[in-house]
Amino acid sequence: MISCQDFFDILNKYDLSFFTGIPDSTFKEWMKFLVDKDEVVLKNLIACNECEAVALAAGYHLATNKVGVVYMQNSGLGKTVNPLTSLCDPDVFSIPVLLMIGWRGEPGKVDAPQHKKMGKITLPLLETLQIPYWIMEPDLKSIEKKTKAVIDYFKTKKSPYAFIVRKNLFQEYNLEKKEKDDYSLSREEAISIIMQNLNNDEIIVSSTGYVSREVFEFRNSRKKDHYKSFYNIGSMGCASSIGLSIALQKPNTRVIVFDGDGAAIMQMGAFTTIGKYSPPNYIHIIFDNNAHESTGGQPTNSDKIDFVRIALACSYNSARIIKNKSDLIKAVPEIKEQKGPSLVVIKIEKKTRPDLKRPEKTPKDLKNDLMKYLNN
Ligand SMILES: Cc1ncc(C[n+]2csc(CCOP(=O)(O)OP(=O)(O)O)c2C)c(N)n1
Repeated sequence: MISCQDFFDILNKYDLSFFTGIPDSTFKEWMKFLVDKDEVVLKNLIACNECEAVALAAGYHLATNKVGVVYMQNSGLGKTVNPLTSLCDPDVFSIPVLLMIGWRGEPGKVDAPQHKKMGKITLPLLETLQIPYWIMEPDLKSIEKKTKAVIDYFKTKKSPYAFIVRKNLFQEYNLEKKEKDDYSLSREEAISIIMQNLNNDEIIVSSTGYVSREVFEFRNSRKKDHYKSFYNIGSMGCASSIGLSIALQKPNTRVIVFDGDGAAIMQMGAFTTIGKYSPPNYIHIIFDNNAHESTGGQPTNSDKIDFVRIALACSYNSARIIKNKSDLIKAVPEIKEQKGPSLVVIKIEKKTRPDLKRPEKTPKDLKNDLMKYLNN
């Protein structure tokens, strides 16, 4: 293992002090360091998605002639294919970027099903993109040697290079900045309040990370009717669009999307499609903890935006914000009946049970059960 400070010292020595991206739990200690040291010794821009992060690094290069570092989980590599090939590629603008890619689903290691394919193709995909890479070794001398070589590569080739990061590369980092939580309702409690009060004929489409795991556990503890759920365990940001399309096809069924603030921001353009096609049977709930909690609690930009006004401006029928448990309990009967599309932002604290399990049914079985229900 290496210390975050030691790694940063090497990068900084070579003038690599601009960071942006979307977090990954593979390097959550490193993410803590970046958040802690932002505006102190480095710059860390919280991006909305990995595609944008590459563009931010490109702009940084244009303005400074320095190279930006873009961090991401390998699931986000797919989102970067376009700017890597059509913006940074040497056949186009030739813009150097250092990619730091967390390797989920590494062949031979146990991981969740949504990481399997990307884990297998991460290195071949980089090869196809003609982006050279190095699987980081937990050894500072090798890191320093490689970083120096990469800087030379950037100078001569002016094109992207990737560091591949395996789990447990970084030692634990203790945050110096104090974190404050303004809310006291947990996501699991909010999910339970809502689900207990539904008519039980609604379809719930839940987003990537802890939210789907919590819905799965809630259903497990009750009637186990997983067939009324779509657990969008991968494809971050897409739950709202999957739900939209189901709602449009099944106008007599209420569809409720359980989103995260990070996921909603990642694909915020979806708000415009939801507003345009306006299914009255569609409810969009965002559990807003101002964090990517599922990957370690790194901040999102939700504290600086107003989801309610965005939704209304995109032609949602209604939008509201709920900040505590008693207001949620009061609002649920109305929320579940009101004409959609409606947005409900529920402000929650960062808190997740440490023993939260992953769905034990396979994605295919879950999908087949839902489809049987929807198509009979
Ligand atoms: C394209 C993509 N980038 C990154 C990830 C890694 N990832 C999984 S869950 C998650 C955080 C989701 O944050 P949010 O939607 O706010 O929900 P929370 O975890 O706070 O419940 C991230 C970054 C991913 N799955 N896909």
